[in-house]
Amino acid sequence: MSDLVEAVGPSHVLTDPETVAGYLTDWTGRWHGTALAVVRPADTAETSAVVRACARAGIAVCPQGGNTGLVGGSVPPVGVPSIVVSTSRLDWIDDVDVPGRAVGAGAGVTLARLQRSADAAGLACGVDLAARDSATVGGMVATNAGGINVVRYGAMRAQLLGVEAVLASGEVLRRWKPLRKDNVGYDLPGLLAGSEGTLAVITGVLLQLVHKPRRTATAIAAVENPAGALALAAAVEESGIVVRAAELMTRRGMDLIASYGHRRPFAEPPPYSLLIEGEAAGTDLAAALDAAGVVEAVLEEGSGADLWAVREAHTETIARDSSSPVVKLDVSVPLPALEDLIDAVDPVAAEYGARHIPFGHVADGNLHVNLLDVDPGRAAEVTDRVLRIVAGLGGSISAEHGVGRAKIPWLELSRSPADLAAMRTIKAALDPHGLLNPGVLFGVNSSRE
Ligand code: FAD
Ligand code: 2HG
Ligand code: ZN
Repeated sequence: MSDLVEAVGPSHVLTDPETVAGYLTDWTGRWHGTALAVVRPADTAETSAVVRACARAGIAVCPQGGNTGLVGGSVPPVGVPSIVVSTSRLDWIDDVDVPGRAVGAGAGVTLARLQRSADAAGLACGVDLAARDSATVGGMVATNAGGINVVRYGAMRAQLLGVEAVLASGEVLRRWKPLRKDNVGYDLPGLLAGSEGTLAVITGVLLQLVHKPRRTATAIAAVENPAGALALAAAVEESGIVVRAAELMTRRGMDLIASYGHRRPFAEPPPYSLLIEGEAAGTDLAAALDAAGVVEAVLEEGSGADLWAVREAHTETIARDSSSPVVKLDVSVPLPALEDLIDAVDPVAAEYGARHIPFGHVADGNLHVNLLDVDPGRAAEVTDRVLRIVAGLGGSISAEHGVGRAKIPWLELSRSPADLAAMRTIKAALDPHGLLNPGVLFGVNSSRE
């Protein structure tokens, strides 16, 4: 402990149980850990000193950003001597490089702050998600976060130009050039993207920025089924409008959101709705929807904050309304299988007395299967049932949230033995003593649900 105090100063080694409590439970309330302390380094050098001190003492290092992760990866394990390394003080942000369309930021900068900086420079970040006020750019790289604009710009890995990170040895890895092309050997920043704190503590990220669209329009359109939603998104794109987001919602979801006082876009919610944001004037988006045979839609010029509020309210409202921690399964399937997935999960949910409220990034084949009111003792069982359906449809057990602690038992459904062995080899090479985030991704010493 004295090494840690020496590394960051006494006021940044937190041990008071009340102060530390918030770092030990994840956003979903399903995962709880224990830690000797929460340590808040101010820069990369301090982070390196912290990691070296932990390596000497055999104490695990669990990186944490905004603690908005949904798979239990952001909290430490139970019963393993460990510390949480909070990135909250890694909060520096460079001036935006406008001609180079890039910005460097400390890992602890929130997405909302980065977005404000980019916006002030006339640019934008290619990734956006509802947790923007708390999620950090370091955490978003560590989870390769997706979000609402993946259909347009790709996920976080695709925005990453460079990274600064502390390896398990305490050495600092720095690739920091705003180059669009740089093909010299392994893509180590790309490897750290999605590594969920198991390969390094990311201290800074260099992100590409994108041009802001000249105009946007947003609509929520009634559709009969997921295939109809996909067909509508394709029709809008074929009309020449660049689609920025295509989000599926269900009647069940809309009814629940409305019961909490949110806007009800339709007097009678249709079975499914598609929220679509396009780079176009409202009149052009309206014409494209008409041409595609849409009978009911509400449309707003611009990015439609009012309409987005309906979509973005889902996660929090579902969490509030469920009588037990929501079983959250973030999966992807080939596009034609989306409806089969929903149809197959409905009866399984009913068997477990659960309400099934799916929604998500339909153009990416990414559905958020949320099961409410599941008896916590049966959460693993129902998860197993659903993830086997997903695998049977050729899908992935994690589309964008990662593996964390929540998905470890099901890795084999998405990765072959050779694939898993290669991942373990990389982990062993970069973190031979299993110092970084033990129990995340590979399943030793998992924390208690
Ligand atoms: P944390 O939750 O603190 O950590 C997440 C993981 O990253 C952990 O394994 C942690 O150890 C690791 N980590 C964090 N910081 C670092 C670092 N500096 N170095 C190394 N490892 C680190 N996710 C999506 O993909 N798309 C969405 O649309 C989306 N929407 C969301 C909406 C809501 C309302 C909420 C609550 C969550 C949502 N998420 C979404 C999930 C979450 O916001 C993302 O996973 C986000 O990337 C996590 O960032 P964070 O800073 O909160 O990371
Ligand atoms: C979103 O798309 C997030 O809003 C969260 O990925 C999904 O709550 C969820 O299941
Ligand atoms: Zn999502």
